[in-house]
Amino acid sequence: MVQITINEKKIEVAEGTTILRAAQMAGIHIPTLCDHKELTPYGGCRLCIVDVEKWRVPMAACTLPVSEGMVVHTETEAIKKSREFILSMLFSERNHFCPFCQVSGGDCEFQNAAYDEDMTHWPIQPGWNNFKVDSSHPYFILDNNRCILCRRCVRACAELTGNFTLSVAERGAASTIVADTDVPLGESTCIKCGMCVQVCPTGALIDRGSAYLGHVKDFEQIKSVCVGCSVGCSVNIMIRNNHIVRIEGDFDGAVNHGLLCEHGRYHPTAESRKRITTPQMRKNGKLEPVSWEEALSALTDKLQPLAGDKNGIAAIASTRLPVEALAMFKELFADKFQGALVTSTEEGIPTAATSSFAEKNGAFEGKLEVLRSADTVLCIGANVNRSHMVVGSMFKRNLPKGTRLINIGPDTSELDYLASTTITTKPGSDMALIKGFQAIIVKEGLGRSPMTIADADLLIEQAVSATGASREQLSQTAQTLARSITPVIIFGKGITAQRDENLVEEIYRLAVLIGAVDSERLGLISVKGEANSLAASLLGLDTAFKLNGQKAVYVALGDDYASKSLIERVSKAPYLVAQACYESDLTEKADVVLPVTIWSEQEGHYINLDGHMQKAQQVLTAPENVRDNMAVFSEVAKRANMALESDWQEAILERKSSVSLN
Ligand SMILES: Nc1nc2c(c(=O)[nH]1)N[C@H]1C(S)=C(S)[C@@H](COP(=O)(O)OP(=O)(O)OC[C@H]3O[C@@H](n4cnc5c(=O)[nH]c(N)nc54)[C@H](O)[C@@H]3O)O[C@H]1N2
Ligand SMILES: Nc1nc2c(c(=O)[nH]1)N[C@H]1C(S)=C(S)[C@@H](COP(=O)(O)OP(=O)(O)OC[C@H]3O[C@@H](n4cnc5c(=O)[nH]c(N)nc54)[C@H](O)[C@@H]3O)O[C@H]1N2
Ligand code: SF4
Ligand code: SF4
Ligand code: FES
Ligand SMILES: [Mo]
Repeated sequence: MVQITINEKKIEVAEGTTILRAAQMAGIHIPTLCDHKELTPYGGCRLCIVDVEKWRVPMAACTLPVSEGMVVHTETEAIKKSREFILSMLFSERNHFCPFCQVSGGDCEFQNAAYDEDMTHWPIQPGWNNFKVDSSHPYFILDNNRCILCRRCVRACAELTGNFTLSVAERGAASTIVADTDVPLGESTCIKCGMCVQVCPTGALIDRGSAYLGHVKDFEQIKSVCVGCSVGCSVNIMIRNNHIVRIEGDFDGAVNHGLLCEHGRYHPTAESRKRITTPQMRKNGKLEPVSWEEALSALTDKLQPLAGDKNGIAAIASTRLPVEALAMFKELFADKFQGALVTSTEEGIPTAATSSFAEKNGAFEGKLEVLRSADTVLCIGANVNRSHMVVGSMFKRNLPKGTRLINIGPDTSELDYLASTTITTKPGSDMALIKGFQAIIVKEGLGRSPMTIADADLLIEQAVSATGASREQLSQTAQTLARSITPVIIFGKGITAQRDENLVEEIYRLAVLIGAVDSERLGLISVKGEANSLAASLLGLDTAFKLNGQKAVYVALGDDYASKSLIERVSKAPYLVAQACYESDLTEKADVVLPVTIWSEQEGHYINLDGHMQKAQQVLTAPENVRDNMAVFSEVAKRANMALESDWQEAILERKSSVSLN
């Protein structure tokens, strides 16, 4: 520990702490602009200058580490004057004509910093540069004329998202923020996560969706969880007049630590499907609006006689529903109605193989945190640059520091340009490939745990012919894996869709062999699907479905999309119930349509891909005639004289989970 004094206050902090962080811990405010708590200190704006006794010039508090006995003053007349000068210089460099800017009036850290120093005008005439405004991006606009070159966006793109799209071109006053080799943002390698916009302290990066819709002080802010996929990122939802204005990443989030992806940040406010706001029933071949009473009693009359019938009811629920609703759905249709088929829209594609291996082996998957320290990531059959972007970011950001990415699958993907090794394989050749890797490692004596393989050469040959990769490439890759200190294996639907528990087991054995999995570390992760993929599998809602003669089909789709294949299969049913939020080809074909709440109008728990149980909050009030999914299930149960009483927290414990729950 180091003793220092700031503004007469004695403070003890850990060695290596910067003056700025020490001051913040002690509740002393030092103005900053380029600093951001999640980004490495940059020391670019100089607004944080402080006076350090025995130092001849003011120092940037954000980059200077404390040393024993240091005496710091943050509010001397000289410092205040310098601060004002620094701000004046920054204002004069570009076009900060505030009245025209969407963040002016409270949301601009730069403007706020000037007000804090009691500045009322520009003491230096601005330079009026004329940089081109880049409006090629679907979600935001880049106006370099308002940029103060703090580089927060550049650092966020590299250090948080790990996409390395943004950088600074030119030098000095001519510096501008550019994408890639100065191409329009909309044509760049940007993955549209929006982190840069969230961290920009000025109006240089403009959020198209929420610009001019108010300031943060006008919004209600509610912390919740994104239900866009199985990562389960923590979000801060900004609401005004029962509308979501903007969604931001929550830097306190247990899983994402602030990161979000395009899907989570922008898609919820860009919904274009048509909402269903009243129950409907098919009458003379046409869907007609009806009362809840009429719809519910008609469908209960239809379902009740089918209870226990082997060809009775098929029920399918979306894996985007909260666990509470899924558990109720299961109790109603599996336990009470004794449905012929009760499953989910994902049919266990992302989870069935891992669950059945877990039945035998217990929890074998690790937590996403292991990715932060991975020196090698083997990504097989998962597209983490598209489908679980935040998982991708957790290791992509370390690629410049030497982390290796090995990407394996049949298709070229956006990950290839970042990968140190890409192996393009033939679909379904994974079993041969994994066994080939094991054989090479064992044969060369590189294994980190014991494994005997009798016919190594044969297995290696089979791997070469099955995958179409060269023997040399397979050998080099196997060696890289075996020589890594902290390797992690990620797999996704490319593997799990094969529904082969043995393939998961061989991947697990490879993980043990290379030391990705040992008594201390579980460096093996399957990325799963929608927000409650894992919960659905824990509830046993994970069987593939083919309809053969069921007399009624009940689809609890919620706000999910129905795939073509699902619609094709269920539309043959003699009686179809669609519990759904939006009009679709599914509801078009239904006999009864029940309008329910969307994700933001209901609350409930989600179990993410690495076992975090998190609660999503209700943030909006639902349209009047729309009901909660659970209320609908309990109405159906009540009318059929069934009592629903199971506890979801117990229900999910009936099966072993592939990853520990917390
Ligand atoms: N933005 C966004 N995110 C999503 C979703 C979304 O719609 N949008 N959907 C969510 C859902 S429901 C799911 S299920 C997940 C899916 O997420 P992932 O599990 O990552 O699945 P995919 O994105 O389909 O990527 C699968 C990869 O496997 C490869 N592959 C195909 N066949 C084989 C094979 O035989 N062997 C190997 N090794 N690879 C193969 C494909 O080329 C592809 O790169 O994503 C979730 N996340
Ligand atoms: N045989 C087989 N069956 C499967 C799977 C499999 O891999 N193989 N996967 C399972 C899984 S994991 C899932 S999640 C389900 C469904 O998983 P998928 O088969 O991947 O579903 P899709 O058909 O891609 O998506 C449904 C429809 O919604 C549209 N859609 C989806 N997201 C958006 C969006 O954000 N905006 C717009 N405008 N349209 C969108 C798509 O264009 C599509 O028409 O199928 C399950 N069943
Ligand atoms: S665009 Fe915003 S975040 Fe990026 S350097 Fe300029 S002011 Fe900073
Ligand atoms: S990675 Fe998944 S949970 Fe996270 S923001 Fe994107 S869609 Fe939402
Ligand atoms: S905050 Fe320290 S130099 Fe910008
Ligand atoms: Mo999925």
